[in-house]
Amino acid sequence: MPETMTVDYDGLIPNNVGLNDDPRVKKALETWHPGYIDWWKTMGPEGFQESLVYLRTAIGVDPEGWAKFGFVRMPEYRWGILLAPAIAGRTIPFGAHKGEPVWQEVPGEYRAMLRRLIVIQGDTEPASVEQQRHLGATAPSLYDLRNLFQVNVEEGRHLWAMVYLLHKYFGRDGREEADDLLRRRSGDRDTPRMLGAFNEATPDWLSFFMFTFFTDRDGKMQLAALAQSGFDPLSRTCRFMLTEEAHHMFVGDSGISRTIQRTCEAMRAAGIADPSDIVRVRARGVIDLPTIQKKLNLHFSLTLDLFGNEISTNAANAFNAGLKGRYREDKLTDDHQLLNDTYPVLRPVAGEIRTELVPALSALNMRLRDDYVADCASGVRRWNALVEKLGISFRFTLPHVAFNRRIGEFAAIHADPEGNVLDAATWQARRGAWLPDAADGDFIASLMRPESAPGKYAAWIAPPRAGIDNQPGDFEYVRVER
Ligand code: BYC
Ligand code: FE
Ligand code: FE
Repeated sequence: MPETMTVDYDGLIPNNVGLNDDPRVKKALETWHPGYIDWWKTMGPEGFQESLVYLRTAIGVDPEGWAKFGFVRMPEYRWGILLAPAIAGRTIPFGAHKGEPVWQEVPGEYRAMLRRLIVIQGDTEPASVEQQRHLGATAPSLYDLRNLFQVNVEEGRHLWAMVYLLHKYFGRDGREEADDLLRRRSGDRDTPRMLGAFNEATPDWLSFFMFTFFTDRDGKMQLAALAQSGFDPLSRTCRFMLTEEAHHMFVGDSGISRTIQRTCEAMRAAGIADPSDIVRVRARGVIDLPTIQKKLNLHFSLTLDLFGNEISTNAANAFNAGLKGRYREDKLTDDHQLLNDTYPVLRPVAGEIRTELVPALSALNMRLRDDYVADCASGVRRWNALVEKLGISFRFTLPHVAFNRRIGEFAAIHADPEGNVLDAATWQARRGAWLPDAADGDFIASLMRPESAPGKYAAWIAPPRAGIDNQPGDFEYVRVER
């Protein structure tokens, strides 16, 4: 097998980048390693550090059979540095350098821009682990508990992926950035994580599923854009990260589906036809559909902020430089330079929301966000098909992109989920109808009691259709140390 397909598991840091032949980087990573383990033990999953967890570990990077399953204590997980195979003769796919051979070293003129992109990407990975660290205490099943931990260790690996690039290609300031990635803390007043949504709480399992559906999907879009990069090491690392991201979104999508399923089944069993009869639905011990919609509204709008400003010179510069492309850039059939193109952008003008054509280069964040919204919509369609199949009359919708925004064109205005502009007083009076309030949070929290018997599920969520790695229904995915 070619050297890049198999992973060397002999040393402290599993890798397919030939770390043994690169003593400087090997040393730097081995020096960073104890701080990482320390971070994992103090900021990673609370209460389960000694438990044996049925986890998958990457043992190769070829599409078939890269995963190996087995019981591992999380601090002993083999976080590796894995790059997708190089593509021979690859050229820069877009921007001013389109058609030139891809870079194997950092182009000096773009060093700062590239480092910033890598640091921002790297910062989100440990942030999500921190946000989710208390969830183990209330897991609805051992199956879900295991999936949480799988997502967590892979986000840890994604941090390793960015830290490798910083150590290998950015010398001393790369080392400092790598140290800072372990220093910032989600939600901390003095040293918060870099992007808004990564400082929010993930208080309950419905939030976790919404986060992995909506926010990990931003991860997918951003990684897909960075996978197009002319800086080949970044492209290759993001390509492999994307294969892991698929599971994170599966956890979110299926978790939300199972929650909806259980609610609809309970409504049918109790003869409740009206989804807005919240009191009766909640009395069945399931989460009413309007509250699920509110959670959706919250996580969707928080995640839209992660796309930055609709109109952004940062994004234009990164594209021009060949560092960050569009979603599926290599499948698009325009000139990949966009110098004369325009793109429609939504913005508030004189109290209403209008579409304006702006130079396409400056609208790349908006474009990626549009692709993201379309991707989210397919999940919502599946949930609605499920609700219909279960005989309940209710439709989930994605709120308007102007709803509840803090970044970009809509940060200055208030809008309802249909995109009607509201004055501040109306927004304040009505926001509780659209976003979860304290009472909703308390109700959901009241359902969050752990279920730790193999094959058993909390009453608010349906069991999954199949086990992980084809394991039977009563498989003990996590052996909790008592
Ligand atoms: N919060 O020109 P603009 C994932 C700042 S998720 C705070 O619009 P740009 C994952 C911005 O930094 C994917 N600040 O920005 C998911 C800039 O500041 P400076 C993460 C914000 O650069 C789940 C200023 O506003 N990866 O992997 O075009 C679990 C002007 O903004 C925010 C990436 O994001 C915000 N939301 O766009 C685990 C990819 N938005 O520089 C993991 C890398 C903007 O003027 N990042 N600002 O001081 C990027 O591509 C871009 O930095 C962004 C922002 C898309 C984030
Ligand atoms: Fe990630
Ligand atoms: Fe993820």
